[in-house]
Amino acid sequence: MPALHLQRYIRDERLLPLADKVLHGERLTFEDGLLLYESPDLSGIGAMAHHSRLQRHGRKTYYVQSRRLSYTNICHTHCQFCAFQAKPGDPRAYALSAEDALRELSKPENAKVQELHMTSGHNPKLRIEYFEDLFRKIKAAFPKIHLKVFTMVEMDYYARVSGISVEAFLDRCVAAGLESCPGGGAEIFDPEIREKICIGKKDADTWLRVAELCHSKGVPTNCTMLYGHIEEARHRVDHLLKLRALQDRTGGFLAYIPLAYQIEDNELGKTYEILETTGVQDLREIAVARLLLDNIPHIKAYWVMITEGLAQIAQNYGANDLDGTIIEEEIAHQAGAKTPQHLTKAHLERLIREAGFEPVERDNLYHTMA
Ligand code: V47
Repeated sequence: MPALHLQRYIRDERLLPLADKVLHGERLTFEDGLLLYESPDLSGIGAMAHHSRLQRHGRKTYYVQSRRLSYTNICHTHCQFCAFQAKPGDPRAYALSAEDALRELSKPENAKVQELHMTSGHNPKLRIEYFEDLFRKIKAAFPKIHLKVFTMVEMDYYARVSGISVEAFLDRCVAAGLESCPGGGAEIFDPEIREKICIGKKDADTWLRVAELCHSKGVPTNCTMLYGHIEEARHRVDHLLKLRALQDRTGGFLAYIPLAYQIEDNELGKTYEILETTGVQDLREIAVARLLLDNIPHIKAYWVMITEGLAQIAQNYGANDLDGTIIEEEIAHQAGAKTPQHLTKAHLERLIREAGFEPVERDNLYHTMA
């Protein structure tokens, strides 16, 4: 879309000054963010986001051959939105040994996996020695697999349980093979909402402080926001601007992923009347992220939570990454996600190509695969 024509796509006149800012590379404000959530002109907002996306990435859309593996579902925190957690004694409760993980990774469907993405519960029995052993054994057996492990709150928790500082915990994990961290656990930073959806979980400052520590050590991380539950637009804008402010200081976030709340089999969905997110909400989250997070290079459309069809369309609303083949997603599926638990590389490429974009296979650090 030629830049000069951007305004033609906008029907809500209140958005015109924002389009001007986008065209001139000027930063959007908190109030601009509120307007992006309030305006009914989704296609106008999408046009602005698409303009930014084209400027940064052209028609390239990235994906990775990835594998999810949760080392434990035992969790002592109490996140009301989570259907994955199990309390000790629950027949579903498990903790993988390093040998279990190796056995799983040896299966033929994992032969092309580039990225191992591990997030799990807060299990008080697991200490630093468990993670060092796990990471060393995985890297010894599968040296090409990139280890992307721990949300910021998991890292804080396991450092405390191990009786060492987060910095010492991180240093030892990196020495054992940890290479980057996923973006989960951020939920919504606003303390009042946090108190209602994840009572007792570490606060925003902890999440941001641990992310800053990772970045200062050269460990890149992703970032997320859980939307579509009891939060309001002002909470979402506040959350996104906190991520943007940290990125200004560190530059360590690789990608942002909006996580659409999945409503089944969790307390939050039973306590409040919450409806599934809609296509308009999901596309708006992608577009708002592209526009407000002007310093985070990659915006992912997480097909697992928003469906493959919408992820395809999201490429026209600011998304430049479709995440990956995934293999065995659990967290969203236990909360009712109806999408497949994995996609083939061929299918992902088709989703990208059919929408008019160029599929680019990447590794975890966005190096292009030959
Ligand atoms: O930390 C839990 C969230 C996260 C639900 O970094 C839920 O590349 C929706 O972090 N509905 C795990 N969300 C997923 C995650 C992620 C996903 C994709 C890519 C990346 C990345 C990271 O999912 C959890 C929590 O924030 N979550 N329960 C639910 N019912």
